[in-house]
Amino acid sequence: MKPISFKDRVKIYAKAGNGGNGVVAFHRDKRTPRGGPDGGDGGHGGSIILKGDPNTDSLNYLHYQPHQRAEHGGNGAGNNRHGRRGKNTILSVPLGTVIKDPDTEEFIDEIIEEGQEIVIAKGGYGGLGNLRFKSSINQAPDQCKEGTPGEERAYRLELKLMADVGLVGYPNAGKSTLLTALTDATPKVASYPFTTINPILGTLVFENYTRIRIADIPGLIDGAAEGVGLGHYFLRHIERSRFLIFVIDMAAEDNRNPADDYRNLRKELETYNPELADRPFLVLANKTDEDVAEENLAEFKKETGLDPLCISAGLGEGCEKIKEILYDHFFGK
Ligand SMILES: Nc1nc2c(ncn2[C@@H]2O[C@H](COP(=O)(O)OP(=O)(O)OP(=O)(O)O)[C@@H](O)[C@H]2O)c(=O)[nH]1
Ligand SMILES: [Mg+2]
Repeated sequence: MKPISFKDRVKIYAKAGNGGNGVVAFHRDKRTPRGGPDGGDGGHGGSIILKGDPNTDSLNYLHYQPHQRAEHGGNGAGNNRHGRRGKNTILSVPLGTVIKDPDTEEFIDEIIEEGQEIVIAKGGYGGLGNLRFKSSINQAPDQCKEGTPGEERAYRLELKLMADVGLVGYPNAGKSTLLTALTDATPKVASYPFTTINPILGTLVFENYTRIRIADIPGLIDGAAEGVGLGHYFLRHIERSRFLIFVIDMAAEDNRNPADDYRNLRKELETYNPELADRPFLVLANKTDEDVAEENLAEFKKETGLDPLCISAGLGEGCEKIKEILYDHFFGK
């Protein structure tokens, strides 16, 4: 699987507007035939600016329009008229957009707050008109300056979802089903692995209208931490979540072993970023409505020493308890 369908990682080319030129002009009218220099300055070129927008959740449009330009500044004119300032191009991006060098992948900056602005290509300066060169020893200057070119640069933009909770699990474990049960999101649910190919955010609203965001992250596979499959893309999203929910398929469909699943998931996370080992988490035993689940659960408890919360995401059983745990964790009692 190649990360082609991924729009949360795009390369863009930003070209800011050039500054307008200053001009040489001299004032003339009936009464003042030699009125002196009056060439105006060129306007500054428009810049390209990324702006944090909580209502945007993908970089899709930039994937389809990677070449972004801003307006050039207008040229100056006689009668000391300044050139028009080029309009900035403002690109709304989701909170959690990371700006990187496209070649070295080096971190440059990131958008984390609503309304935060980062200039990624600065517009050129407008050139000075000849009026600016007037001095006591040069009353009629014929100099002016050209505007400077706008900055031009390529960037890699990457989206790390800013979720409070990340759902972690193997394909088919029931993560999307759980997200549907807990939040307003409606991800696709199907009985084949890798149904979810893009991370999806849902908002869980509590009775008192406080809310947290939960990310349904595509199923992990072994070797994800080494970049197998789309491993790195998914782990990047998990890294941002403050709380992790491990969704384990207790029905052990697809010949899974739930205890191995849990251990391997943890191993992948820790290999990717050791800090993830310390992150608060909750383990869910899903699909406990299935008959085989009981036996698997007993084996799971014995092998891992854990006492997971038993749920059936499909039937919505156990969801109230999950909400309680999350509420206590994020807002205390
Ligand atoms: N019996 C039972 N089936 C469930 C339960 N939860 C999910 N399923 C089924 O398991 C299959 C996979 O569910 P998804 O929610 O798509 O799983 P996922 O973890 O999002 O899978 P990927 O997106 O492929 O990684 C679907 O056929 C669901 O109907 C459950 O509690 N009980
Ligand atoms: Mg899914």
